[in-house]
This record gives sequence, C-alpha cells and structure tokens, in this order.
Amino acid sequence: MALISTSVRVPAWARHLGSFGAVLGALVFLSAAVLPATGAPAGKPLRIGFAQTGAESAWRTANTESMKSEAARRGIDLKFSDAQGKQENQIRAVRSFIAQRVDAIVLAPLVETGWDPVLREAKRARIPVVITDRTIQTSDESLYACFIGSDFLEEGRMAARWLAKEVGGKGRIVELQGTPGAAPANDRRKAFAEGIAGFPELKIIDSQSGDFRRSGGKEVMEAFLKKHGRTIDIVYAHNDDMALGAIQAIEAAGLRPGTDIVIVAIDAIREAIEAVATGKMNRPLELSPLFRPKVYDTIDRLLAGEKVERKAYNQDELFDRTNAAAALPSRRY
Ligand code: GZL
Repeated sequence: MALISTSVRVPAWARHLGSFGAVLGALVFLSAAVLPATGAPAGKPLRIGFAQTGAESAWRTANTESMKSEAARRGIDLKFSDAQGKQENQIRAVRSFIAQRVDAIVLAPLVETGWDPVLREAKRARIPVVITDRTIQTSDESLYACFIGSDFLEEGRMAARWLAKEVGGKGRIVELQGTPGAAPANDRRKAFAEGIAGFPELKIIDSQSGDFRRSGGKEVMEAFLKKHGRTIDIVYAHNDDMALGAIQAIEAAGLRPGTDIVIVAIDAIREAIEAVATGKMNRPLELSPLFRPKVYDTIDRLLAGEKVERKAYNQDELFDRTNAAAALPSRRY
C-alpha cells in the first residue's frame, strides 16, 4: 500500500508565550476580579507553583521551557516541580505549594482522576488552581478556576478523517497509546476509533501504550512487527515521540516509514516537521495558530475584569509538506 505518514496538531502554547501567558492571564483575572485579595501584594512578584507531569516528550520539554521562560520574562517567582511521570509526586508538589502559600497553582495533570482531595485542600487554603494541557475528571468543578489546553477528541477525529481519506478507507492499523489514564490518551483513542468506525476495511488490529515516550514507541512497534510482520499498513501514535521511536523499529526491520507504512501522529514537533519538509514522509501537520495574540487579548480582558472562559481551547491548523519548511523557522520546539 502506498503509504504516507502524517502528524496532527500542535499546541501553539508550547511554542510561544502561549500557555504561561494564558495561564497568567487567568491568574491575573482571578486575583483581580474573582479571588479574595489573596493575590501577590502590590510590588511583590507573583508566586506561582507549577506541577508539571515530567519530561516524557519533546512537546513536554518545550512546554516546561515556555512556562519557565515566560515566568522569568514577567518577573514571576515560579516554583517548578517535575513529577517524573508519577501522580503522587504531583500531588505532593501541590501540597508543598499550598504550604508555601503561593498565590496560585498551575497543574498539568498526568492522569484524569484522583485530584479532588488535594484540590479541596487548595480551595480551603483559598489558592486558585489553573488546570493546563490535560483535563481532569472531578466531582466538583469549583475545585479549579479554569482549563487552558487542547481538544484531544477533535485531534483524534481529525487524524481519523485525514487517514480515511488518505488511504481510501482501507488498512490495518496498529495504535501506540499515550500514558494510561491520561486525558490525551483516552480521548485520542476514543475519538480516533469513532472516526474510523464508518470504514469497515480500516481497522485497528493492535493497540498498546508506549507512555508518550520515544523508547516506548520503539519497543511496542518492535513487538507489533514481530507479531504482525508486513501486514501492518498504518501506525496511529498518540504523539510524535512514539511515532519517531516506531520509525526506528520500522527501519530496523528493513521497511520504509512513510513509504511502506503510514504514520499518523499528534504534536508535530520540530523533528516531525523536518521529516516532512525533507520529504522523508509526506505528512500534513496540524499546528495551532500563533497563540500569542490570544494570550495577550485574554490578559487584556482579564485585567479589565471580564470573565475568563472556564475552558480555553487552542484551535488547530493544517500544514502539509508544501509549507512545513516555512513553518520551521518560527517553531520553538
Ligand atoms: C498533549 C500532551 C501530550 C503530548 C505528548 O497536550 O498532554 O503529552 O501529546 C505529551 O507529547 O507527553
């Protein structure tokens, strides 16, 4: 099967000022218009605790860097914690931020569930929590101030739509899932499966987690190749890092990724864009538009005391190999 690979979506806020600006905007709004005056006293730097998932992927590293550099630029005292992929470490970090009486907490939740107890403690301490990147399931929506991130269900649908068209609705798919229990893994899997449901000859023959890691993608793909051999037509990876690991396994097996096997992935990190730009794979990329204007607009609105959206989603855009090269210079990750 003539095979293409594609990558969808990128949260622009991992690229530019993006998420920190939006998060900051939300926090400024909260301290000005919603929160009791527990924000930073005038003239003192805002103190924010940021509980990050870890450093599992290039996307995550870029997200951390953008949060840190934006905080430095704005003179924010950012207390950063890398949970190394463990929810208990994130919960411990949030507790420590509460003990330090920070002005606000930013949480990029590793998984969807298990947050209510510690969020209740933050609420009791009257410290607002902004959820970024991944959504949570909670019994009480008032436990966090707002969510800023992407719509993973839409990404799964877009990947399915593109693939069905590209391969004429036929093919045997192996799926590399993200971290078990993480919102992007759950939603990208669910929406993609729904998206291909209308194509009986386009089916997922195997699916396993590679934990959003390049090494995970390589190991799982090696196992899939052993099990299914050359009957695999398509790889659907929940992020580019796992796709790039799978590409290593595919090449080691003497097959040509993008020529022998379609690779559909999400994030569109620089390495993925370079692969498209150099024609190694013809993969339309989806990139969120420049988030900066939206960030500053949001901050203006917030400072004016306007209400901020409970959920602020990034929009996705489509790039393909004809303009991927042009996208490279402005990409920060
Ligand atoms: C998505 C983000 C995911 C990325 C991965 O917003 O949570 O986690 O797709 C990252 O690269 O590890």
